[in-house]
Amino acid sequence: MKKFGTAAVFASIATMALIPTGAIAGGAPDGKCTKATPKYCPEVKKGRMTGHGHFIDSELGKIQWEFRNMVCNSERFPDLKVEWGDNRFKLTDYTSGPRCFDTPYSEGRPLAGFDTIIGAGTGTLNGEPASVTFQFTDAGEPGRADRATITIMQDGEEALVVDNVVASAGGNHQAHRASAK
Ligand SMILES: [Ca+2]
Repeated sequence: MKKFGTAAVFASIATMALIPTGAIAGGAPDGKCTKATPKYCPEVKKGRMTGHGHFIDSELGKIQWEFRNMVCNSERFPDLKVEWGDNRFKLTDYTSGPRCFDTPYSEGRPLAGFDTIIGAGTGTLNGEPASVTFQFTDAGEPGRADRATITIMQDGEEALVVDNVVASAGGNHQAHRASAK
């Protein structure tokens, strides 16, 4: 199997914001809502986010992700694909979330009432069981400012760590109001 690697563009691994399952369920009452702590920001119960993005990591090459219909507070349609090198991750079930938060980022237009979606789930990496935590932010337009944090685990080890990267090589995350088509 291809050796996996770690991609962290803006922050070192030591400071990476892993999202343990359960940790996103409510925050400390006195937690401050910042760009780095979306779980303390106002939660929006309805809406959805669509998007894709990719960036070029100096070590791993192109890392890309896609989610076609990620619905706030609905586990009905698990839909996330992450690809890098010869590696393919596909989400099959949510284990937490997705939950949507209105952080100091702005989703721009159209206004959706939230800009960040967070969750965790299980799926397959190269056909074998794996798990994922993710956080996607719509920072408006152009989509190259949108952000992704993705950790994929397999066999108890980190297979991929994408820590708060922007979709610098292309892409766009788009938050939608629940009523939007
Ligand atoms: Ca966007």
